Amino acid sequence: MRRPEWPALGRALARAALCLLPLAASGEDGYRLWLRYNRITDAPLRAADAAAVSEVVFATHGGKDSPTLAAARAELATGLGGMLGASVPVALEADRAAIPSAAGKEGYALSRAVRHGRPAVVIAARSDLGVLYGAFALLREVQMARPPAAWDAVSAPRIRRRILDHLDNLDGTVERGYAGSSLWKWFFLPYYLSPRYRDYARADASVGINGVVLNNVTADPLILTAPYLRKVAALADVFRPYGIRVYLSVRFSAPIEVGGLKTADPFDRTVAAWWRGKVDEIYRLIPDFGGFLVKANSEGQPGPQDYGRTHADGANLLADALAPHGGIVMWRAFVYAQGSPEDRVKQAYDQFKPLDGKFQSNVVLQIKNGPLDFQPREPFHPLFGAMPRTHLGLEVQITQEYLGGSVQLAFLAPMWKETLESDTFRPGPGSTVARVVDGSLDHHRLSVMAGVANIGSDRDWCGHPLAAANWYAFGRLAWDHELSSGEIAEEWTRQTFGNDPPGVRTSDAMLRASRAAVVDYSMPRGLHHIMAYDYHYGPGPWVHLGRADWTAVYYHRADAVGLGFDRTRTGSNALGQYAPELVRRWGNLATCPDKLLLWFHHVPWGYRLRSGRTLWDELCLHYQAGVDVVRGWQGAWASLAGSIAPDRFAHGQALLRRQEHDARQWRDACLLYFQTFSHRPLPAGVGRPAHSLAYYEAIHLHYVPGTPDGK
Ligand code: BDP
Repeated sequence: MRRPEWPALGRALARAALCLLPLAASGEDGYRLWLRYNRITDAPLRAADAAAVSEVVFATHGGKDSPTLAAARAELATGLGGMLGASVPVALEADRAAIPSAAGKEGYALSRAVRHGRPAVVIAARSDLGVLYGAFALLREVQMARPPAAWDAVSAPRIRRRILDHLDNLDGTVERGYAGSSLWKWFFLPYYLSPRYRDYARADASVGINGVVLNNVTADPLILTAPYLRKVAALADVFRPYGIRVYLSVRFSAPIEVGGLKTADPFDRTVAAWWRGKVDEIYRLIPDFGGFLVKANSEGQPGPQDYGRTHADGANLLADALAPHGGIVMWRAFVYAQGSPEDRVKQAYDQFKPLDGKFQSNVVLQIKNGPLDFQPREPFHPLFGAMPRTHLGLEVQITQEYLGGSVQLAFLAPMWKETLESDTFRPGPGSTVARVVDGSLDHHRLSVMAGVANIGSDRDWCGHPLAAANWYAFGRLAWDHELSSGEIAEEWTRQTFGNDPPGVRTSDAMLRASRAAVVDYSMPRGLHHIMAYDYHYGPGPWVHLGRADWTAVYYHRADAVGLGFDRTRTGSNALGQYAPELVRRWGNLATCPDKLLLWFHHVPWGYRLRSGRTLWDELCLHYQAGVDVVRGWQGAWASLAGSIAPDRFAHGQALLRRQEHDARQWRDACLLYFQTFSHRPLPAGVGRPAHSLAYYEAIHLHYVPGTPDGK
């Protein structure tokens, strides 16, 4: 290894960083997220093991310094300084031999070495960003108090573009955001750069997130004007050392609104020229700009169909402008038409499948995990098994629009894993959604996983003491979808609350059980879209007014016979959009998994499920089981009283109490409503409703956060 001159300087810098960067805030208010870096006192990382990090070596191709390596050094200085109470020197060396090929371009290898008779940790990577990721991995190991022997690892991301989509409006509100206002203070940009921007970038990079869409998919065209692009560039400058590229949502009709053209027709030459000019302007300001995200011809947004053109025509127009600069288009597949008699969950497939192979190579079709809209449980979107010649990206929702906002605890890794592990059976068994999305199935190089962010200006970023686990989980799964939900829950808990075994067990158990509990007390056994109108918080199975495909009765189809949406051949045949193996399995009441039953079938109230119980009894017991789990959390949380800072503890306690109240409300409202069709008694063990159905139907909440124009 060639040893350059600068370790002494590195040490000095590290010391300086230690003084300057004790993070923007100290204290246990949640601001530091999972990057707390408190002194580690737990076994098995005892004082003797701490000596295992007497030096850190960055082994790279070139051995040259950069802002990204400086960020890695600063993070190590803060992190190791905080956790081990020692200033650990960092050396930079050009050492290609130390970099295993499995680390790829963006990954890293962590190993231990003896240097000058003392134990050191080597972070080897082909890129500076890989070193930064390796530094965060080392900090994670130390913070979890794992013994040094467990640190050695080679890791590379499975998905190339790991992106947070912020549905942030330029006026500071956040659509479906429950954690305060937008992080981006547009009015003060580009002059004032809040320290939060850098802390946000650090948190993202620590879990491998490498892209951010700054603005809402329902896009304000203003974002493309010169003053706003300068603001965007200022944010991009803050994020760049952390390997985070900036992307923008664009409105398809922007050539009219900000370009002064008469049309936005993709086949119009002036329109194409306008986009080219606009994109050139962006790249002059932001040379590593990521590209565009587009919601077109969806929920009232303009798009190519306004001119009789296809989604591919629209996407390719933007792709052509971005291609010379290496930018991409993420074209959303979330489309359905007002007034269409077709089952809403079928419409995206019908529109996009015929376009397979018609998109430019820098277009990714971004598909929500399920065919409806981020419900607590959906089957995977059938498009994942239908377009092998198109890049297909996965979009999940980190913000809990349909799972209780930032009031309710719902750890979403199990839900995303459910989608990723689903087998599309196309072209054959083993063709999981994960393999479609990471590109390995169809040999695609471009891959995207996007998450609709749950981050806002709240001090703790996500508004619930446990909700940052979802931000964390999104990044970790986009990096490596083979990680289990349990591993991720444990990692997050240990870093966020410490390594005290009973505390870890309690928080872990709550996280792991939470999404299933929310499904149980809100929409069990394949029920979907039965939430309150517009603001989507709480039950509303009776909602029947307005646009049909925004009502609840459209989806649950309760009647005197039974419950559920027949999507088999005798019904809408949405099932026909899946592979024959799944049509056979899911199409038969006897083999359809219980958890998807009411998604695909209209099931008689008295039908006996695998448990031997009738549908009605089973439904009631699931609602009750969800309530019971949430009720159990009261005591579990109480047991953490000493291990969580008092304010956060009290915040969590209050939210869990409200969640129990809300869970009971879901149970009572839904069962009373469905009982008007089933005419069956509640089985033993199911709590009696506290109020009449009319009481629940009359509940209307005002100003629910995140609701566009909602009163
Ligand atoms: C729905 C939300 C709506 C979003 C839309 C989307 O209710 O606010 O704009 O998704 O993803 O779930 O486009």
